[in-house]
Amino acid sequence: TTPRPLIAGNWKMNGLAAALDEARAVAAALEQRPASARVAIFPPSTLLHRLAEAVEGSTVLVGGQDCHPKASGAHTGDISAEMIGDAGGAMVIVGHSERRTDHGETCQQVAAKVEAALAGDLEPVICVGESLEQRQAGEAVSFVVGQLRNSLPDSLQGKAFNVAYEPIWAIGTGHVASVDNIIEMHAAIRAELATRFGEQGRTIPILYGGSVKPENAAEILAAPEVGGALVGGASLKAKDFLAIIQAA
Ligand code: G2H
Repeated sequence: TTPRPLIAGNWKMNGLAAALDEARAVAAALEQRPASARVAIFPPSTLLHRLAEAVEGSTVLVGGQDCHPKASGAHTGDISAEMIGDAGGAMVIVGHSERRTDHGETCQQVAAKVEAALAGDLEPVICVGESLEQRQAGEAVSFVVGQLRNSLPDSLQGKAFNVAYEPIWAIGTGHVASVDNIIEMHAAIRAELATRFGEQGRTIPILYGGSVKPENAAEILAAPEVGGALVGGASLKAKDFLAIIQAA
């Protein structure tokens, strides 16, 4: 069976307590009008527990934006998959390009975080994506397939997980990848997942991320092999996020 698409809202380092009202509004609207997609919100860790409480009993899933490869220990400033679960989270984003760039995360570290997510019973959303230089050099597909190979541990076999393709040049820039770019890359990702994970690899949701907005969501979500969206800026306002959810 094909999993339902996933619409994931990544708040990044945005959101004070008042933002909980936006999440409550999303949960209430989905109560009135259930979505065909699964919906998840990834708040900053300071809001994880309160957000989980705010949407408790609704269909909205909650997740962390990152987790440490270890379950606990002397790692000042980090949080573990177990802690995300303890706070009410069910999912975690790993390998976002902002983590790879700002914190120098390698594919090997991302793979270790995925292992930790699985050990903590979290469903991972594993991000890949090329830079503008790589795209201009004609290396986008080979780079992203390589990232996938190295960021996805074998232990994902049989586990629920998602891949998110986010071209770095389309993140927060207002530049959306063309539908042709998206179709080409998602087909390459699908082929790699099928080679690697067999039958399961044919149904793993592949999300697109990068300046997804209410205006472009329907076209992107209708493209072949697009199994959802990872939404940054447009997930912060309930009205915009709901419009994207309803486009799925
Ligand atoms: C890409 C995306 C969500 P935005 O990072 O992760 O952000 O939608 O703001 O481009």
